Amino acid sequence: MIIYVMEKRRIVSSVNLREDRLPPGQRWISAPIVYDIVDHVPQWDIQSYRFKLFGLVENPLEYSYEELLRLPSVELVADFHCVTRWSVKEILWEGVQTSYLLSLARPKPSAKYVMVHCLEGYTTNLPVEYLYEEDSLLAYRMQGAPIPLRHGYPLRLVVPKLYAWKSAKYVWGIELMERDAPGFWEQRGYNMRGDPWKEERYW
Ligand SMILES: Nc1nc2c(c(=O)[nH]1)N[C@H]1C(S)=C(S)[C@@H](COP(=O)(O)O)O[C@H]1N2
Ligand SMILES: [Mo]
Repeated sequence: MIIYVMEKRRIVSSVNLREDRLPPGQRWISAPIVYDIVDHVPQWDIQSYRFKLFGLVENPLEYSYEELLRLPSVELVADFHCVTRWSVKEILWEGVQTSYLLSLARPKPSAKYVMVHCLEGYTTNLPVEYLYEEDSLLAYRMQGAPIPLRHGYPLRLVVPKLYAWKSAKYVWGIELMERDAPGFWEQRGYNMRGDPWKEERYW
């Protein structure tokens, strides 16, 4: 009998292969520090949870958590850079590529920016191009286990090419927009794009 073991496709983020892998002004630490805009993160009700991709798309998407887990997924290894000057090497994520979801939703030509919506009220904005990057994921596993609540359960956006505040935890929605609009930290002076190699930290 021949047994085939199907390995999940593993992507190493291209930013890990850069010669200037550690962005300017950053230092390596061993594990991500948890940051939240709320003191207490509730245990979300997964039965009523729905993920939505909406706004300027031909085909809005809506999935229960079970449906999300059945979509084609990949593993991703990527460094993680917080604007407060710490970086963590090679975090292993698993989830659905945002490029795949966009291919299902078919953005209208006018869709240029994205607002990410989170269950506790956090938001963050970014140019839509970043969701077409191969290493941008909606992750539901981290370091080989279901993603812990403090790191974003049920679903976390991971965008390795931008500072970590764009990697939103507890995501319920991705909204495609024509015009850029500031999210939670962007309203408080953080950069509208946030490329760590260009040190786009604030304003
Ligand atoms: N929903 C949500 N996502 C968030 C945040 C937040 O407060 N709420 N903080 C951001 C910031 S500033 C950073 S550095 C990272 C930290 O990720 P961690 O808490 O998993 O270590 O999450 C980002 N995503
Ligand atoms: Mo951060």
